[in-house]
Amino acid sequence: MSKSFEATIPEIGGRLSRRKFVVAGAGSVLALAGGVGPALADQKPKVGLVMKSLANEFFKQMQAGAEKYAAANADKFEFKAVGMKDERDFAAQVDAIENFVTQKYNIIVVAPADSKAMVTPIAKALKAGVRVINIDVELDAGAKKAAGVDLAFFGPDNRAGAKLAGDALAQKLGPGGKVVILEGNPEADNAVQRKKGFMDSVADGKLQLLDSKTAHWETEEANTLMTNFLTQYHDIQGVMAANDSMALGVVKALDAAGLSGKIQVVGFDNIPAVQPLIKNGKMLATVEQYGADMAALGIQYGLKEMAGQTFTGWVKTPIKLIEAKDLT
Ligand code: ALL
Repeated sequence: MSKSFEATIPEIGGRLSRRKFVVAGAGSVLALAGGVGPALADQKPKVGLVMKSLANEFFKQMQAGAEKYAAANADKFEFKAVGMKDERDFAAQVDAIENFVTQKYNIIVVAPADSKAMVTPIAKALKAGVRVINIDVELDAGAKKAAGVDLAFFGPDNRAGAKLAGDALAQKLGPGGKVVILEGNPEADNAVQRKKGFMDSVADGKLQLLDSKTAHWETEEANTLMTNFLTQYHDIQGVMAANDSMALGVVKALDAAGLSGKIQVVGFDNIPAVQPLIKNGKMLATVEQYGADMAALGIQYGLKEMAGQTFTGWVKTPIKLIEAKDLT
């Protein structure tokens, strides 16, 4: 069953770069018999997707992409997607993993909200025989090592992505341009990487960094933080937001101060809500990271693992800078 099962799962888009992953062990009856996990071999595998905030359009798109893929492959696996009510509803992710384990899911695809704290429930799931696929936010290497967990990461180069957006801003402002950074949730590795990428642009573009603080990926918090930045600094020329939810809050603050279009804003995600803002000049750029495909690809990799393949290291997913010229 392993080979034909795998062969019937279509690849989505073929956009992934697979340079960095290692495939060990061919699909075999033996591997499959030992690897089906909690459900019986003659049942359809159960796949659970654990996302972060469903108030964030990025995850709404991810959910829609995964559900479309699951509907097209309904004969091959059962599917359920869950998320958090907001960006800091961490306990909901832990509960979601535990529930999927209790309900004997075979595969859990997860975008961890906290790179360290999520290692414990994931280690428990692995112990119970569940295949876990880590997408979007990489788990912390030290925490994985301490828990004896060896999991591949399926996701983008967040540092390089932020640098794309940061460089677009640097080019627009020129050396000496005064900027602020709105960081994501510091517990998440991709927030840390994006800050590093923005700092790379600050250094390379000889920008002047006035301040850098977290708004925890949230629109309202970003709105408040940006309003405070405007009171504190009177010469801000550019803003780097680690995701588009926060860029929306920034633009709202700039609108209220009559400064939108005058202060340049870059974000990350390319959610539908920022596209009109990029077209009308209230934002300069964002970064597409193909969230709608990411979870679907995670499901495919989970099914491949059930068929006996092993993935280690980093399976890179694509990123692309989006400016007004890319949106027609
Ligand atoms: C990250 C995603 C998105 C998103 C953020 C908020 O993991 O990559 O950029 O906006 O989570 O939770």
